[in-house]
Amino acid sequence: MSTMKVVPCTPNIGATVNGVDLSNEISDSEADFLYDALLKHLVLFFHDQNLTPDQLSFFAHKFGPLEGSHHTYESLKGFDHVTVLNMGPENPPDSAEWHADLTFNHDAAFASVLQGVEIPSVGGDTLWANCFAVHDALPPGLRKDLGELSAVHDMGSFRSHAYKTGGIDGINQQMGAVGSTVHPIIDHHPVTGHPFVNVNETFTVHILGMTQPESRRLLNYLFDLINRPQFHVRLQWQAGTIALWDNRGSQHYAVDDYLPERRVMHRVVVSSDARQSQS
Ligand SMILES: O=C(O)CCC(=O)C(=O)O
Repeated sequence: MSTMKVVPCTPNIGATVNGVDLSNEISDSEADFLYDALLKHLVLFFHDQNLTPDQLSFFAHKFGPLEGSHHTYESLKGFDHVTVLNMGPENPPDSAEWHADLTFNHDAAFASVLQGVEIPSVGGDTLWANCFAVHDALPPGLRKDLGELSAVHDMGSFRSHAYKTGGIDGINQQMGAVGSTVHPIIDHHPVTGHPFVNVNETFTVHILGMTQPESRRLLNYLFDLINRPQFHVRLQWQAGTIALWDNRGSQHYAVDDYLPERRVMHRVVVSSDARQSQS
């Protein structure tokens, strides 16, 4: 019998899972239990884990196939699907903006697993937002209008990295390679069917059928709503802390307040939901 205990962090989002050592292989029924908790709380935290890259990948793989290497960030040597986020004075943090991972893909990523490897003495927290709750907080008339609208997602602010390394050609090449897609602004979770607001500051660039100024105003209104603290949970990392989140209806924001200290994280993205394909 599992010893796992799920303790909510806020009424809206986030829970800590106690009583599990992820360095031991979790059983299928334990993975099912965590999956259900994930759908309910959107992000789960596990403390004092310190997993090797193999163990981290193995844990992530319990939820579905793993995404390959990232278009911009380096992979860990020998582990294509383990992305290293190594931020410090020479490579300043770049994720202090609300986003869900890889929404420029038609089938945006299912889940992400992030482990703290080197954590600043203070700062470098991550926040997650519940975009189902954001949807429910919309004025009913606006919610209805948004239900008719879709928006373009592309590589967004990753253009800066592409420009830094390859100038205009770098941007054009990466834009072509990464591509763009269109998502409804009011999207639905593929398993629960719950509606959520699916625009984010990093990757959503334009609302179709609007002029650019109209689109910007409406996007800014939605970004502002997503930024409200009542929809958030905030994690203070320790080395060995792991966060597992569902990208379908949550967004996250990595606070960039720790320079000149260094922050190193290992990230594995689960590209699709093994249990969804079974259902
Ligand atoms: O480093 C973090 O806390 C979050 C990183 C991030 O934004 C991501 O994995 O997409």
